[in-house]
Amino acid sequence: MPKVDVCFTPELLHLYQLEGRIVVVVDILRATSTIVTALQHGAKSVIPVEKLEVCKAYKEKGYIIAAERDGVTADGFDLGNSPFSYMDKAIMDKTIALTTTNGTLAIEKSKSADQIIIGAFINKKAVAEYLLEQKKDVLVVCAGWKGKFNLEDTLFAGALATYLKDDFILENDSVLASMWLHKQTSVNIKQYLLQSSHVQRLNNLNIQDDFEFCLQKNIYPNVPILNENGELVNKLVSV
Ligand code: 3SL
Repeated sequence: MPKVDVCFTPELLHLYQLEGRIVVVVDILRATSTIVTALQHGAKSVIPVEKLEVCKAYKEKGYIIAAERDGVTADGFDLGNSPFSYMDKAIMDKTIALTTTNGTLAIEKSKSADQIIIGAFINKKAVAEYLLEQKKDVLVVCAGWKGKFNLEDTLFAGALATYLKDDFILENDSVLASMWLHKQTSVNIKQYLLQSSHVQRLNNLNIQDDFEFCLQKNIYPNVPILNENGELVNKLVSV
């Protein structure tokens, strides 16, 4: 049986072997929810970029450039990191270069994996069904916040591991911990997350709608996959 493991923050990635695995990068609030939304709403691809200057340079190639730092749109960029900004005809068939504080950094740090895919509550079932089909070892990489643990990514990891548990070996205590946390909170996940650090940060920025949106379950059937050109492209999964 393949194995599933959870890495609570990119700072712990040096402890894991990524070769031979599919990595699921998760940044529920909001980067991975936004990437799933952009591709589902017709963007051709999303290029995840670590640094602001590198991302800005994509403008000269005719791409849409998007950046978030500390929750707000960075100066000089077309778009920020709200999923609602990507439900727009203007992104149809366009490539978007995107940099965010934690999400795109987690993708960058996971690049030695056999494959990187993007997970969020909004496409959780599609991600789970894709992984069941692949039958390969999986590592869920939680983007966290500036190297620290966060609750929302861990709860997603637990929800995904719970879905996979009959077909995968649960490799480490981090998987069990994420599953138990998810079980404890799943009746009212929003209520638990209202106390979390990043939700409080987002509330200070008045973006509660994004929070509500990103916690919806299984509204989209697409799985973004990083291709050999470093672009996230859509795979549709029958769920
Ligand atoms: O850190 C990130 O990648 C972002 O998702 C953070 S925020 O929700 O845009 O503040």
